[in-house]
Amino acid sequence: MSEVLTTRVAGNIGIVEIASPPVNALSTAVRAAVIEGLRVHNADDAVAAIVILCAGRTFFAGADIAEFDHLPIKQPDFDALMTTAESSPKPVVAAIHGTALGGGFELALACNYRVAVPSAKVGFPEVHLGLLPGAGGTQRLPRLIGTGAALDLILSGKPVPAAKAAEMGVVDLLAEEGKLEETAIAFAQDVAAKGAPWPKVRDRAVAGGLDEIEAIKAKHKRQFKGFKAPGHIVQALEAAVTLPFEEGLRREQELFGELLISRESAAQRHVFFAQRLTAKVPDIGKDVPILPIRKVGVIGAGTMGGGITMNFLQAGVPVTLVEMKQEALDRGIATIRKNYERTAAKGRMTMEQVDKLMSLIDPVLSLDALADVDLVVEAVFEEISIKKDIFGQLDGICREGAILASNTSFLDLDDIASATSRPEWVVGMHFFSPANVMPLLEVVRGAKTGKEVIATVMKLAGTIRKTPVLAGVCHGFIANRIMEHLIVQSQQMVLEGVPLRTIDKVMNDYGFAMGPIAMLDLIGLDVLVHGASGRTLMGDFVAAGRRGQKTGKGFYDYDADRKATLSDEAAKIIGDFATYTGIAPDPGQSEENIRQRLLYPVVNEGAKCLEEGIALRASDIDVAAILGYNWPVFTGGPMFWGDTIGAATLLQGLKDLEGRYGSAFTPAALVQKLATEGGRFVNR
Ligand code: 3H9
Repeated sequence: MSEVLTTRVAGNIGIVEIASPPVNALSTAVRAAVIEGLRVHNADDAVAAIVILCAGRTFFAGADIAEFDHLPIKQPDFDALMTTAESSPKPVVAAIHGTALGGGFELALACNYRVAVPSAKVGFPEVHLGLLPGAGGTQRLPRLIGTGAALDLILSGKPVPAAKAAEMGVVDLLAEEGKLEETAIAFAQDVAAKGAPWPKVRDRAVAGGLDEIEAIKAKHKRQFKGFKAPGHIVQALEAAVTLPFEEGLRREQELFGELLISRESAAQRHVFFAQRLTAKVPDIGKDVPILPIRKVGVIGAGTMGGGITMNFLQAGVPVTLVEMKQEALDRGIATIRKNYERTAAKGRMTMEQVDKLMSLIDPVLSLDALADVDLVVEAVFEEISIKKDIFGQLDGICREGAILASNTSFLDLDDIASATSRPEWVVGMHFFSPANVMPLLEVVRGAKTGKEVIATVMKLAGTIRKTPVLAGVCHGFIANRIMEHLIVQSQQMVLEGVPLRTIDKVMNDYGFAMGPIAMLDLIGLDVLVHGASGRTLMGDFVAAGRRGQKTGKGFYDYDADRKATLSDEAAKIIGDFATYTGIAPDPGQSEENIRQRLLYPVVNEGAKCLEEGIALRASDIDVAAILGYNWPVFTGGPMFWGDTIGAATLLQGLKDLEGRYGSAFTPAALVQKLATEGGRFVNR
């Protein structure tokens, strides 16, 4: 018997139990084990029905995604597994706890019955991996719940709680929590006693036609741009409607095969693993203690401080919120409340919950109130002298062992830490705006930051539902540092006379939801010029009262619906500044030139971050760009994309750009090395 399989018999019920931690992914060994378990019980005359269940935290969480990097899929494949379960002469009951996802859910659908505990969830997350359910899911699910509902569930990728699944007719019986096995056994005894025939999903007719597909497609239309899987999913559902079951299965397998070898899926699978890797810091083992964070202090109740505060409130952590002036404090608190009330108005929160969250804030006007907090997050102006002054004061106020974090986005953390007598307790927690929404947290490790501080903050990121990416100290850390090139180059091109719309379009076509110019307007030009010295283009915009979307005008003009139109005034500001700087006009650049100019230096800077040890690994840079700047997921992030185009192409492109535009494009040594060796940034 295999290492992952246990077969046992309870009364007249054969149990197939799989234990393949952490998530019982359906690897080749696991698929073989399930088939073997079914064979054993089918061969045993004392067994009347079979229950499949999993040990550990979850039912099968789907295919083993790592195996998709090594094609072809080995035998026994998914088809063999599903066919074995579905054609079992004895009835088979899937007993579900945790999450039955992807191939795991498909296996459950190939069984005759499904029993689940209320805490369980079932679903098809394949779309997030650039895939579709390729083991019969697109053909069986519509036979159970109808075409429209099935397409909706598969396109959303969201798991459905067991109770809802029971309502939909996917789950036959809800078991009491903690009593899954005994309930499934009793259920299996019942169905065995009733005798054949036992229902098979494949024998049911598909409810709902092609018209339902159109309606659901429209609902998810934003999901289709740039992604390949949604369109294929629709085709698979169409096949369920128009073809007999077996032919539908074959069509599904064909479509799955196309996705499996697609660049988009490779990129999305890379991102899946990359996101789970960021929290792993090579020199910080499990032995490093995680400190309890029961109470937090946030300094600054502005946009950033308010957003940061909300993260902790939602995690149930009380926050002492410090401002210098009563008016600013009141304004900050009111904004937080308004945000929550807006959520409540949408029905996603009750007013009681709003009040409860607000009651976790202790608004104060003095840093002295931070004497007993476990963590302070400073979120004041990006001004080194102010930050150093605050950290100097915190040093005298905060208890020993409190973590002192700065939300600085560009400044030298080591310089800030030097204002204290305890630099080992100082760390960067760099949130992205809006801080309550954006899922990235850059954790900045200073030269002296202690290991337990890093371990604690990396863990804390999970508590406040952020993905942490560790960064070393440098100007802009990872995300801002690499993405600054995109902003600088777009400004440069604007001054050369390249139409704003062209620049934005090139990045939209690449996959960004928003082009760089529109993004600057959204962030606010005043925020961006803060601290800049000398005359700048954005400074001129701000001086003319054009601060971006919030003032109805920036690079573009905006109407009440935030629709952007071109502005003569903006064109004049740009023209005047171009004259002032003496930039040579070059308005007719090709889209390819624009694309390379905007994106190659980002990858190049990422390479420098790796060389300098600012980022731990290339995949961390990808996660930072995707989660911090909405870099399109289906490209895998800048470094994965750099691998897609290849280091040699990148190197040549950078050299050409360097020749035309100067040192901003000088290739990093790592790019040269990879181009020579034929290597990749991302190695998994
Ligand atoms: C599929 O099924 C295709 C079929 O339709 C068709 C085939 C023909 N494979 O997320 P966690 C690892 S596609 C390999 O931190 P949680 C993960 O990398 C699949 N590895 O835990 C991590 O490793 P490490 C459809 C996997 O408790 C560890 O397990 N299914 C897989 O926060 C723990 O993961 C999915 O897309 C996998 N399938 O969340 C489900 N899953 O410890 C993907 C996890 O080394 N998985 N790992 O970092 C999930 O959504 C979550 O892992 C789950 C648990 C909700 C299950």
